[in-house]
Amino acid sequence: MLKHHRFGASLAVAILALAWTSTAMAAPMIFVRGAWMRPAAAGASGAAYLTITNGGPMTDTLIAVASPNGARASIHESRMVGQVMTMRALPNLAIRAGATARFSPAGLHVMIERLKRPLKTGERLTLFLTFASAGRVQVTVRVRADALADPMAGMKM
Ligand SMILES: [Cu+2]
Repeated sequence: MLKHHRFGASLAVAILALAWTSTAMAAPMIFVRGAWMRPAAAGASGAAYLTITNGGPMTDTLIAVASPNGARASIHESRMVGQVMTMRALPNLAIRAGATARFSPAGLHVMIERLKRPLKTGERLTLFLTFASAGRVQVTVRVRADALADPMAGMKM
């Protein structure tokens, strides 16, 4: 009986410790804002742009991206090679403590392939960003026409 009691007590301590840890980890250290993308047709690919700030004390790494609105999503980087704009997939993206990663046209973007429905101006799309430490962050991406797609528009704090 005493043995059973002890086990119960240590289990309670373990659960408490776990709860404390997950609370600490759930603290909002990753801030995402200004997520937008251009209108696109169903079946096409779209590039989502956003700004990620790591407010935590340690580097965190974006390890996966996903969208229920597309068949596949990946972290892409556009760059000029000579006169040609090319894109390459990045396996992950490390963001240092206090640093901000800006995803914008002609740079980093989240490529969403084979969109399941057309995206019209004013609509919203869901994106999941998974970080090594912060875990999964849900982001709402607003669809904007090119003319309104000023990268600075989403910068207000
Ligand atoms: Cu791309």
